[in-house]
Amino acid sequence: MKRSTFVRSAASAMVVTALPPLSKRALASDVVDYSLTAAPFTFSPSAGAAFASLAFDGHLPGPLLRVTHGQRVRVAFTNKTDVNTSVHWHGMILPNDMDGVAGITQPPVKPGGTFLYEFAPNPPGTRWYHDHAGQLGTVRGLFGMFIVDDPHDAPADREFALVFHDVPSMASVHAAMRGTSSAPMVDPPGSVENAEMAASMSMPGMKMSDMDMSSMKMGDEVAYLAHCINGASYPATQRLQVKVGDRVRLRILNANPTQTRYIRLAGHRLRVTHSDGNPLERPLEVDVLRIGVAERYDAWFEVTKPGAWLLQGLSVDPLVYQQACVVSTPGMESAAPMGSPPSIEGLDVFSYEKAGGTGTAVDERGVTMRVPMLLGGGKYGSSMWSIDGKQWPNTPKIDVHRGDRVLVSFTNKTDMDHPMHLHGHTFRVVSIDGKPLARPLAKDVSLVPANGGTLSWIFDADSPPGRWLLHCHNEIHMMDGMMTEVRYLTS
Ligand SMILES: [Cu+2]
Repeated sequence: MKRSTFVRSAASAMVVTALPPLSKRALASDVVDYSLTAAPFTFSPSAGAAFASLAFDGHLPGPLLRVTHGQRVRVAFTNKTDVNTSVHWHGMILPNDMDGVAGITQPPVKPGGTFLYEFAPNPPGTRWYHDHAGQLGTVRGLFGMFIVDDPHDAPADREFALVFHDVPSMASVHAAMRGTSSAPMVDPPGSVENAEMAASMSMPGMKMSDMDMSSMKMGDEVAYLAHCINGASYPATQRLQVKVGDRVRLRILNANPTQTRYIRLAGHRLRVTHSDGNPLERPLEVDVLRIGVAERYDAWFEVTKPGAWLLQGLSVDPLVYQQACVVSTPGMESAAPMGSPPSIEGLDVFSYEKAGGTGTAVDERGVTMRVPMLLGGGKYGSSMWSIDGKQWPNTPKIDVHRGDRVLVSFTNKTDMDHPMHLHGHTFRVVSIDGKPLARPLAKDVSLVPANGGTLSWIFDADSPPGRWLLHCHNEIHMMDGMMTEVRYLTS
């Protein structure tokens, strides 16, 4: 397949359909070329709303990048913003100098600068890419989905890539980071808070009092001004057109920098098949998908009758109800879509325990290193987030030799869940809150539960040597210290 085909399909829309079989596609040795340019962008997710943002190639989220497993990718990156940037390939196992962490694996790409990334995207699955230069590029809009097609996957009749993302108030982001930023700033000209629009929205079946706030854990450390799917807020979101009989695959990314989402498709159960792009040993059917910051899930449903249904992020907050899109069959375009009440009470909600099943003990065969990690900080009025009481760069590091098998055990002493992410490796979640998983989940980011919660991973030190970051993917917590690294020792 020629480069132009990929570039065109990437730029046109985030909605994707099943690709032709591998035999009809490029040879595995082919290189797919992309160019990505980061630049200032006025983001307008709905009529009358405009936010000063950054974007890749004038799209927020950035263009969908897609290759077949086995192909190489070459991405010519140009920075036309006024801050340092870089591009991290989240979930990829790749040479360390292609990992895209400014100041660690490469120099920052300065305003006006360029960088050429080239690697073989691996492993297959739903991955993503985002800024990693520590100057809030991701928060301001520099992110997109990257699909590495697995030729062994079951074919879908229809497939949709869905990026759930949000517009934070940058003033609130800077206020939340007051420990490290020099001064709070106001939102730049061009940012418009559009509360009236939200207040005027009414969703079918929604009762504000229904929401179980305690179970939703909607963090309020950052204020959000708009909530979107693939660059638009409901009702401006793109409709997902399906037909009766379709088996539909959704690839869902939570690109919110701080908040977990609960996602439901009215009238349907979702069959979750992949966590962070990696196949589950056994698919899990749920009513509601819980998806933490930076996580991805592949979820399927079958269309059994004509209709129109809302796929939505559940919340009592009317603004969050903008994060919805209509799924409908032909002829139902003007029908009022069926919605879901905001409560998750009594519903079957995705969890790591349900996905993995509960076992009797963690299989620790071959473990050569045990690393306990205490996640702390975040006390009221403080913006210090820590590992073992220390903030990056003073946090304890994990020094490994190639061939080590490392058991990392987190204990979370704070009152927020932390989405802990490891670069350049796929780990296996082997236990959560003291319960061993019968079928460990292959992931690259996992939510460590709040208030004394525990979670353990095992990863094998068999990636290319180098420095691989391990950090909370809540952008505020990462920048305020909750970060360390895995270092490969050469002797
Ligand atoms: Cu965190």
